[in-house]
Amino acid sequence: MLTILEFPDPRLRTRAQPVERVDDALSRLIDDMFETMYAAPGIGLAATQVDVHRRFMVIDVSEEKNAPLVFINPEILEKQGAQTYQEGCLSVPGIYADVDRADRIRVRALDRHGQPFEMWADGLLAVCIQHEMDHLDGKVFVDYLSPFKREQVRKRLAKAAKERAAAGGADADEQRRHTI
Ligand code: QAP
Ligand code: CO
Repeated sequence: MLTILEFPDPRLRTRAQPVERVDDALSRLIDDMFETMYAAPGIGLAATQVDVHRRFMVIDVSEEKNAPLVFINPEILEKQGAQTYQEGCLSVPGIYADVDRADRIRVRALDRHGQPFEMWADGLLAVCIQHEMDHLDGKVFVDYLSPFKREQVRKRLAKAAKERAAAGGADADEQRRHTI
């Protein structure tokens, strides 16, 4: 299992570099990222979040967790419409907030074998792709909130971290959900 960086860790601000070679090392990292994401459980994880500053991410928005998607060097070719979705993030645990994004996007990327592909995505998948691509540019969803709300998020996470430390590193019995 990989360690996930938590906001406001400055490493989450790193702009990731393009992947140059889709090799075995990258393949292993992708497998580990899926394992980490499914265990969380989450629907998307960008390399930036596990302190790897290369442009790739893993996503699975299916109910059955049987539709893994890999995007290497992703690009958005076209955006259409707008939608608002209540987003969360494995790097901002327990915090949820509405974010406005494009409703439908056309994406080009390499798959896990290094083969180029293009696809249209809409709904939750479109939100997730845009959210994860933001991570590759050093951006976190709380950046779309007002500075006041972002500060609230920072304080709440600091408090949760302190409580975890006081519990002697034992897993917190329950993660509280907080909508900002
Ligand atoms: C990004 O987020 C996303 O707070 C992926 O305590 C989220 O997988 C895209 C998670 C929503 C579109 C819509 C968050 C797990 C997982 C938490 C995630 C938590 C445990 C977030
Ligand atoms: Co995220």
